[in-house]
Amino acid sequence: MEKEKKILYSGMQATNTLTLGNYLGALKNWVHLSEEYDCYYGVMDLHSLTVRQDPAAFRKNAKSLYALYVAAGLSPEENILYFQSHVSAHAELAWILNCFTYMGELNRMTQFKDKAAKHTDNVNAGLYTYPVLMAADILLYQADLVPVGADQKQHLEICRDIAARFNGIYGDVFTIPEPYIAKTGAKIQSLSDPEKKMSKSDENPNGAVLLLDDRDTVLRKFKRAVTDSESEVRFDPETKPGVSNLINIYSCVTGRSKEDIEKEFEGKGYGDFKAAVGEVVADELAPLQKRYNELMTEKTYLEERIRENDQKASYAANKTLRKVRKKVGLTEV
Ligand code: ATP
Ligand code: LTN
Repeated sequence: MEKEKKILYSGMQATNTLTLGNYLGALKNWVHLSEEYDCYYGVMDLHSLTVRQDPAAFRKNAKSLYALYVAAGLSPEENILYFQSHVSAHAELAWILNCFTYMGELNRMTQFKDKAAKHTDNVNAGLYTYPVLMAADILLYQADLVPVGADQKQHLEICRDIAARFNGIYGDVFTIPEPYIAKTGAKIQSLSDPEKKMSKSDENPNGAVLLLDDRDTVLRKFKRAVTDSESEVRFDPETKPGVSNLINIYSCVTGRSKEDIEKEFEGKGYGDFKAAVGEVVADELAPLQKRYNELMTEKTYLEERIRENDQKASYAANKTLRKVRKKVGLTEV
C-alpha cells in the first residue's frame, strides 16, 4: 500500500536558548512543513551530551526547547514532538550502525574537526560518532525528507551512505532520506559581525537575537546592528552584508520580496529601516513568547503531551529496530 504522506524528520540540540536564526532557518519552516508531511521533531538531548552539560540547566533547557517547539506553532497533536533520550531505540540502532561506519568516513566530518578544535579538553568518542547517532535518528523513522541547514548536509550524506551500505547487505531495510533545503531563511547572519552566522554560542551578546528576548532588547539589538558607510537600503550580500542580512530577516518575517522592501525604504536612512526590522521581529516573537510563558505554567499539559508522543515515536522506532535486529542475526527467543 502506498504511504499517504511523506515522512519528515528533524530536531535540534537542547543546548542554550534558540536564536532568531534557529527560528527563521528551521523552526518557522518546520511549522509550514507540518501541514504537508508526517513530521517527527525531536529534542536531541543525547546529542547534547557530546559537550559537558550542567545537569540542572540541561534539564531546564530541554523542557524549554520542547515548549518553544509548541509555542512556535508545532502542534503536539498533529506532529510527533518527543525526546530522543526517551526512545532507547536511538542508542541501540546507533550502536549497530557504528559497526557499519568506517573511521575514514568519520574522519572527514568537518563539524567534528571544528568542534574538536573548539573543545580541546573534551574530544570524546561521542563527538566523533555524533553523525552515526544522527543517522540512527533519521533511519529509525524511515524518513523520506530531512530539513537541515548547510552545516548538517555532510551528516545527511553519511547517513545516506550508511543506509545504502546496510541495504546493500541485508535488502531494503531503510528508506534513503533526501535533504530538504528551505527556500527562505536558510542563513541568518550575526547582527554584530554579518560575515558570521547568527549563533547561540556567539560570545557577543548583540550578535544574536534570542527568541525569548523582550521587545526593548530586540529593538536595541537591531538599532545597534552593523551596517555600512552608505545609506541606501539595497540587497547586495557581497558589498553590503549587514544591510542585506537585515533585508533578508525583514523578508523572512513579513513574506515580502526584497525588491518590495528596497522600494519601501527608498530615500530613507538606515535608522528608520533598522527600527522597522526590529518592530516586525518583536511583533513576530510576541505571540510565541506569550504562548511559551503560558506553556511553562501548564506543566501537566506539556508532560502529558511528551509522554504520549514519546510512546508514538517509540512504537515507530521499534518497528524498524526489530527488523534490523533480525537482519543482522541477533538472537530472538
Ligand atoms: P551552536 O551555536 O551551538 O552551534 P546553532 O545556533 O548553530 O548552535 P544548531 O543547534 O546547530 O544551532 O542548529 C539548529 C537548527 O537551526 C539547524 O537546523 C540549523 O541549520 C539552524 N540554524 C542555526 N543557525 C542558523 C542561522 N544563523 N540561520 C539559519 N538557520 C540556522
Ligand atoms: N545535528 C543537528 C541536530 C540533529 C538532527 C538529527 C537534525 C540531531 N539528529 C536528525 C536532523 C535530523 C544539529 O545540530 N542541528
